[in-house]
Amino acid sequence: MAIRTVRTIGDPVLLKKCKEVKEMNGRTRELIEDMIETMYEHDGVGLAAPQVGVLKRIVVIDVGEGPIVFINPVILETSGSQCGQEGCLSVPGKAGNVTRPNYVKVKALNEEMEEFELEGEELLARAICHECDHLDGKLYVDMVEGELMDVVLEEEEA
Ligand code: GNR
Ligand code: NI
Repeated sequence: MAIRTVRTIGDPVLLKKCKEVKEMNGRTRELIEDMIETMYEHDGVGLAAPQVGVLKRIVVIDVGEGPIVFINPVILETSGSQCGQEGCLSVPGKAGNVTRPNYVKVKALNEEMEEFELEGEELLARAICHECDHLDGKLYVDMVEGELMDVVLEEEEA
């Protein structure tokens, strides 16, 4: 396992559409493990493959209940709405308010390439939308209502 470099805004890889994963192999398995480790290293609630420079439709999310891997995720249903603060590891030191659905139903493949469906509300719904947007080259900064704010980052622990 390894921590990978998170690409930041200005890097053209963040604006590209990612390709579907057709088969699981050692390389992709390693990518997923590294994405999970990289997400935890940066205290993120999610990470999408393009953020580590790989244009594949793979997302990892952990909103506090363990990591979930989504390969080729497709949002099937949304309802309601929530407006709240969002940040992105690819836009360090910034945050802004974004309106998202409050409920999302998503289908995806797991690491065994088996299809599953998952329903999420609140932060999980928000994270699913945020990560799926990454796979289509979209960043939350283009959806911010009001100003993109500066956030003072806490001193990192040694
Ligand atoms: O760590 C993250 N926090 C977050 C907060 C609100 C909505 C979405 C997110 S995802 C973000 C990590 C990230 O950049 N994922 O792409
Ligand atoms: Ni992000």
